[in-house]
Amino acid sequence: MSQPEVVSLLQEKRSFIITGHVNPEGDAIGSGMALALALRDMGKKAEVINIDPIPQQLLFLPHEGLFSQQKTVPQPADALVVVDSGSFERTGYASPLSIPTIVNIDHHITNPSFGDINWVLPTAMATGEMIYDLLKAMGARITSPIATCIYTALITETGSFRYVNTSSRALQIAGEMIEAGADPFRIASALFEANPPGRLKLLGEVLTTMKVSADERIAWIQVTQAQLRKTGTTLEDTEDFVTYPRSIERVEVAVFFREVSPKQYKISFRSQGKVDVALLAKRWGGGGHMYAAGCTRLGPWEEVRDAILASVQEAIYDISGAMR
Ligand SMILES: [Mn+2]
Repeated sequence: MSQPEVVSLLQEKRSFIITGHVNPEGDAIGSGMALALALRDMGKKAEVINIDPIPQQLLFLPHEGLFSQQKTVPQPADALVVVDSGSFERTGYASPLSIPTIVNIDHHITNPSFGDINWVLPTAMATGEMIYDLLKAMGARITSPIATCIYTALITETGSFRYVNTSSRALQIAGEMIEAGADPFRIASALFEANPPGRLKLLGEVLTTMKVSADERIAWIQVTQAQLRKTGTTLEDTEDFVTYPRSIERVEVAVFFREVSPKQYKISFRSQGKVDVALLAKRWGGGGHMYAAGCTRLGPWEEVRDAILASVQEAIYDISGAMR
């Protein structure tokens, strides 16, 4: 199953609901909105929904009349298009009985092809790149709002064109999106330079929790509900904090433990490239990419921390063994 099947379905059907993963970021929201705008431009009905609201820093995207937060998948449509979600569960929704076809467009290597039609491409740097290819294949116009959405997906997923998935194609598509009306300064300002003060206070708190393993290969940080209360912030404000332990010289894997509620932790892994953290996260019931992945664990804090760190240590031993 692949792109041509998605193209013919999108051309054939009339009405679409598009969603992405919970706690959506620029790739999920940008990809979904770009696709919805293109489908509307083709005279079809399309709307974007998510179980969570659009995060503050993405409100500059053209969401009005296009996006709505929904606790369940609403009225019937010809197809539900799920973008950037490594599994259906990642949408946060129960399977919608009112919608006959689920289309799965994603680049997570751990995606089990949960849709009726699946286009899963782990080599894609972002779902936004896949949507770009899809729009080209459908002969869609790249309008200025569409360009803004795709540019946002790319800059988010490549860490501002710095991560290992940054390619000449990433910058070529980004350049084409600027030609088509995306404003790189406005987008970067909205994404990275509109921090509420509490967020930086929280970052200060979180950085004091940082620990580095004796061999300097693992660095980890944690955030607690008490720190969020103290700084008037939410977990959404911590989205890119894991880039700090990740930035330490010699560190192979950075881990971020987020307390969701007592004895419930969301764990993010970031790899510098040698350790496949998608595999690691999968062992704990999560998933993601080789370089960025996550999972959720239940249990007392020390137990969760020790078990996770032991598995990271093991993964690092495995690759150092393989390197010798
Ligand atoms: Mn993505």
